Amino acid sequence: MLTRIDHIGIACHDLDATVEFYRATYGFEVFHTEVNEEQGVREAMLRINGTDDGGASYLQLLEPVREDSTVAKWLAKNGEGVHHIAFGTADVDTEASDIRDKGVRVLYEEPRRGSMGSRITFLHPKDCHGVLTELVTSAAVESAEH
Ligand code: MC0
Repeated sequence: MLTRIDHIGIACHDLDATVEFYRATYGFEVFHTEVNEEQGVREAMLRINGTDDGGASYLQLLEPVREDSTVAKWLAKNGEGVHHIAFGTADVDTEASDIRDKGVRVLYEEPRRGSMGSRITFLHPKDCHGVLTELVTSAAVESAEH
């Protein structure tokens, strides 16, 4: 079951300037930052309401760290903006497998490491009406389940 919108990924050229825009305009503060080398991004997670029990959702601001990264490629073609949406689930493996059985291309054979220790996979945007879609099981949910 997909239980919530975990985050919305937003591609930007300058992470620090974009973080400052969200702080000054909406009052959103940075909850977490990291570099994900495998994905080729530097990111800032801005937490939006919710609670500590996993109910929060996030804006994920993404700046490419490599010219050959997927986000750099996307920015060059589209400019800044919404890059993907991510649905939260307690079981990314089962969810990905069920969706694959429906004929949607799941991009990874096995889930990979995402933000804040989560496990993630992606669905091809061409199979999702133009929306790059991520499935994510957060680290908190992972440790509660196992
Ligand atoms: C590409 N396309 C998109 C898109 N990216 N459509 C909607 N939203 C996007 N974000 C479209 C292109 O416009 C193109 O359509 C077609 O898909 C093929 O794209 P491409 O530019 O030729 O690029 P490919 O085929 O090399 O790669 C596309 C693909 C790739 C979706 C497979 O971007 C990918 O593997 N993405 C998943 C990983 C990712 O995005 N990581 C960054 C976030 P036309 O009509 O022109 O053919 S990392 C992250 O988010 C982590 C840290 C986390 O959440 O924890």
